[in-house]
Amino acid sequence: MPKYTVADLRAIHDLPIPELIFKAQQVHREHHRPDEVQLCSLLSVKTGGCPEDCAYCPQSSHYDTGVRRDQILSVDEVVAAAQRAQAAGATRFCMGTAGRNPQDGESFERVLGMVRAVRGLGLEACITLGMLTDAQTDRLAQAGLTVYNHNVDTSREFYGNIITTHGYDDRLATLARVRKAGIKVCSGGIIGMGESIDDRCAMLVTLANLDPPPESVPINALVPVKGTPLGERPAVDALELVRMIATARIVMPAARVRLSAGRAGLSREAQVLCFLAGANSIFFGEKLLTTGNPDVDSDHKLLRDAGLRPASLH
Ligand code: SAM
Ligand code: DTB
Repeated sequence: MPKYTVADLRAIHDLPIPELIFKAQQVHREHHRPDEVQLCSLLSVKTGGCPEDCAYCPQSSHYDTGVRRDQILSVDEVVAAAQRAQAAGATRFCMGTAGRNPQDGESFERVLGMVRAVRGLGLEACITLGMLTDAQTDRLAQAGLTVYNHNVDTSREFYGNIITTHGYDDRLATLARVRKAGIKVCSGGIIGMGESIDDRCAMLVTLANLDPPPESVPINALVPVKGTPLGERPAVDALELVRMIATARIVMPAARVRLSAGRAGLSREAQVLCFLAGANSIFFGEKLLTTGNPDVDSDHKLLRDAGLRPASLH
């Protein structure tokens, strides 16, 4: 029996904003320390040349975006970046590779080495590699991976408008493998791609009805990148992001809801509204994968000025 329907979520999502934020705060305070924000740093460990056609993605080889195809980084380069992130206050280090799925062999062994090294620093390790096999998932678990990021991105109905080279069920199958291997699940999506409000709510229904729901839910506002099919999309309205975050918070009370891509285009006040709505995690560091993010000093100042503090590991 599914727990939520799209109609249930619309009833939450469409509430007057003060009502919505009040409800989100109530849930938030029952499950989380209300003054803490988790700082996650992100590093692209293998950039560009991806065979998939995700319409938002600057790393797809289907589009001419000027993103270069790079070799996979060395473990030493990753360790240096992770140490810098840790010194700046991050507790989770997230790594991403362009690609449909990892190939077994030297590069996968290196990825496992990166996971072990990041864990060895005392950081949580997250990685996104695309679709996984059972054997790969088990090896990532053995390497100590804390959490795997694999977004459903949008509703099942809208998915085909954005991606044609793999399907919604492929995504869900990988999420199930990750769960089965005992790795925590990070899965969310993007708003601002031309989807309807029902599509946004349907995406949250998919996530909230996973049993158990993801431990971490990134909500990305589309960063329109020139050369991609979505390169000319208008900026996401901050209040729409606030509604999405509050709805995610209410239906996935225990999850960390991450205010993810798109923060560079948000005012400080809009970001604080997102925290009020229940976001308690951000990407921290000047770069996401290939696009910009607010700088470390201005993020520390934002948290300080709002009376918030970086979450420690607990
Ligand atoms: N190859 C991996 C996979 O298949 O899952 C990595 C995918 S991608 C880099 C990770 C997530 O970043 C996407 O699922 C999407 O939600 C988000 N993302 C990528 N480009 C984005 C953009 N331009 N704006 C906002 N979010 C974006
Ligand atoms: C997620 O949901 N957002 C991150 C992370 N998971 C891997 C990626 C955002 C990428 C934004 C576009 C870029 O910088 O290339």
